[in-house]
Amino acid sequence: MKRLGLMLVLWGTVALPAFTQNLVRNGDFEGGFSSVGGETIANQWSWWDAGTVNPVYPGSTHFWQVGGVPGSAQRIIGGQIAGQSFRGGIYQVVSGMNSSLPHIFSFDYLVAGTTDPGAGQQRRIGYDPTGGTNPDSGNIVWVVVEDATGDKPWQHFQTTIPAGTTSVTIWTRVGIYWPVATTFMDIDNVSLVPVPEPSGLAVLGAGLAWLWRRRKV
Ligand SMILES: [Ca+2]
Repeated sequence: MKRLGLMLVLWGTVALPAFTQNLVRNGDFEGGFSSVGGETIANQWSWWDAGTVNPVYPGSTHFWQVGGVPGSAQRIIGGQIAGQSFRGGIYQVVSGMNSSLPHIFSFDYLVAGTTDPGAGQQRRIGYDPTGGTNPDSGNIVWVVVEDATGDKPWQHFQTTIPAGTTSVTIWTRVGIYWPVATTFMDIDNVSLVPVPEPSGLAVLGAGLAWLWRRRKV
């Protein structure tokens, strides 16, 4: 009986870390970058560009590799490079989720830009719980919207994606319509991990309770 209790404790301890595996590929941006048409895009990530969003100031979205927290991060630039309008970002379809579990979606980001709400600026991060690849889809849940909040240093953000999906698309959206200010967003440490199953914690708890009872006897 003592051996069984010890085994339960060990199983719980060993099994729990397996639940925390990050499903996002190159989420910390330490897995390298590639040059795509003169832009620098993190490996395993896709990019989108809406083309000309304001005919008066035609432009395109730009992508850089910059310093992260720590190491490297992806910068998305959507404004005022030689008076251009922009709209675009990086995204990744993440699959392999356990549809019976909620998932914790977290990342670090910083933004720079104007506080003028009339500039048509967008600096957003979100997810599409249907795993779609349309940046304008109404299914996207925008969890960060920093359209006119000015400059902000690195922030950590975390939210829970409800159970019920096996694949989500992580979206970033950066842009400006009237190029009145430099606009960019950096992103690092993107993570999507399932919330540990209650059964794993229950087994660990049962093992610990058994040991505690043994000590009292
Ligand atoms: Ca990094």
